[in-house]
Amino acid sequence: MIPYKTYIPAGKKGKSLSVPAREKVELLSGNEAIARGAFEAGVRVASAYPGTPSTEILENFARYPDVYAEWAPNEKVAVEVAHGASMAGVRSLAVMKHVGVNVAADPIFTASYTGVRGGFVIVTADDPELHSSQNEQDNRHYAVAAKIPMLEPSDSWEAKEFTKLAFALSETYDTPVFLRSTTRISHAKGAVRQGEVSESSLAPGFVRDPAKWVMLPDHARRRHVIVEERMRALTAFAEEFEGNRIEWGDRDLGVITAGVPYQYVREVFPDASVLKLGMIHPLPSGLIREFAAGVSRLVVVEELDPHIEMHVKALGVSAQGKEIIPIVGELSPGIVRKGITGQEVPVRSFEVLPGRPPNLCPGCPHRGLFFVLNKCKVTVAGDIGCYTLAALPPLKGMDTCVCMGASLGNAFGIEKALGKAALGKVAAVIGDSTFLHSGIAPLIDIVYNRGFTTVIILDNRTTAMTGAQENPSTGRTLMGEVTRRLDLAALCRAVGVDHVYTVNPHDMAQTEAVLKRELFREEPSVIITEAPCVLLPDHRRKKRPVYEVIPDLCTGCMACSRLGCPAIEWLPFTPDEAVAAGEKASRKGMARINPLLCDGCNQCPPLCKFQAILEKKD
Ligand SMILES: Cc1ncc(C[n+]2csc(CCOP(=O)(O)OP(=O)(O)O)c2C)c(N)n1
Repeated sequence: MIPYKTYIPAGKKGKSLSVPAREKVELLSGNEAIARGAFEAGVRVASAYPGTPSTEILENFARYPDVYAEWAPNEKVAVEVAHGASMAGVRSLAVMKHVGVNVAADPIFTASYTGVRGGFVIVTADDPELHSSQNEQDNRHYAVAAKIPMLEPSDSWEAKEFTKLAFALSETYDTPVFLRSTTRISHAKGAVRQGEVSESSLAPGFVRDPAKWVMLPDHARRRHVIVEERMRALTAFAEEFEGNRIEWGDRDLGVITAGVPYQYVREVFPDASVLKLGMIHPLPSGLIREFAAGVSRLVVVEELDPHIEMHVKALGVSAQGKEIIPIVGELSPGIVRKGITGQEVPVRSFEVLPGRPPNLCPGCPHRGLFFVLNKCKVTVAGDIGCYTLAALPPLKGMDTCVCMGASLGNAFGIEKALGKAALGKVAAVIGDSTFLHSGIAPLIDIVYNRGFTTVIILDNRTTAMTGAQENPSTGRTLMGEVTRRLDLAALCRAVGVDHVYTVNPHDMAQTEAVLKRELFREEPSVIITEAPCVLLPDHRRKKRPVYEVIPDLCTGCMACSRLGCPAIEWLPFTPDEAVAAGEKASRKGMARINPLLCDGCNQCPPLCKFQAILEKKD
């Protein structure tokens, strides 16, 4: 039996929330708790590619002693590194956001066949409601499709305990294990009790075993049989697992739930009977039947797809699910109440606040490039990063955005569809981290298949969107070591691009000249825009100028506002004020630069043909 200390809220089965005073209890986010759980489980190697809501797991894990943690160039590599460490008998962790599993799916599906040596856990942090993602796919389907068990915690406490359990399960059943989190679990804080750090009983070393590790068809065929046996054994485990538990209460309503929706159900229906599932693949059919038989009305409450509901209904058990609980977006206590009782949800206070659309930071180098792209009237096949915000007004500088690395292939496809008519009219735009994640292969495609795509790599020296992580082109590792800095220009030349140019995107005249020339080149070309992210500590420490608008020179033409810089404000005049100021009543107001926001990037002064924007003198 695998040890798992169930955390049961006060009042349920009589255990209490209070803990002995001498034990160290901390308030940790779900991500911090997963990192702690991995450390306590004796994980020695962890690899990840950043992505909200998963990023803080590796950032926290890297701070523990005697561990190795790295940012991989992408999620597929992260899984392969962690799988390799497991082959060598060391407990290992791979971490990614939900869409990262798409990138890593190839090794994951076959790692399911090879199994593990050291415990191997893959964290998928899903993002219902798309707080920071391009879709809200439900990764529980991956567990089913790859035949890999999946645990899903409902709070930080479980996040740590389930992480530890996942490693024990992995070694006991010779399988990778998925740990699924969602944004509300990853980012909400809860009490976590520190535990002992355990050492793996395995001696590190690679033991030759081709039938297990070399997935030739003949070997893989035999491993598939083992996978099916394993799933049967895990199904039996799911029936006994304490993390799948029935909390009997009022039998008029019974709810089957898991993950964060468990919290909403408990908040709204404290007296109802609940079957709380901690293991969501494989599901415990016997427990579900027992629970269903004990309640009058059965409802399945789960976020996104009807994963549990379909299983319940396939058992021939009658239940309500997606006909009353939304399939789109996050749930909340109000939504759960409305679904089950029909009672209206009170308007939440944040729904009446004015909208604040996201924007590039003041001084962001990406802004200069997109202003120029806009002027050039090209179709911009875009990608994912801070620069995706340039798709919004007033820059409106991006026409497509699908997934990481898609910009180059999309631009090339548009060109192939339009032929010579596309010359000068299409560009691909991609950030440095995203290019290294999945932009190199499509660049090779462009060169190999005789394209003329203009590719723009936005090198801001960091992976800004997810909170400034290092990447191979920054010259530092996750653990803070100085390393060889990947030379983006040399890499592009090495795959066969003869025309590679570097520009400063704050210098919009230079950027425009190079862009106009390269767009019409009948060969592939790469333009690297090189300027640091304004949030990098080195940049923040630099003394930078501040600009101001000279009121007497500003005509209120609003040319500067087309940059969409948050530091440029608009001061509207009432007609009386305009007259009082000696202006014509038709002048509607004037621009003003907020000195607290201005980063001194110098993008706006050249836009003012009245030279009204000048460097502020102290
Ligand atoms: C497959 C996948 N993994 C991770 C992410 C999260 N993510 C989106 S963009 C990005 C990197 C952005 O860095 P970069 O390309 O350098 O652009 P910047 O934000 O610095 O402008 C990351 C990690 C994602 N959307 N999809």
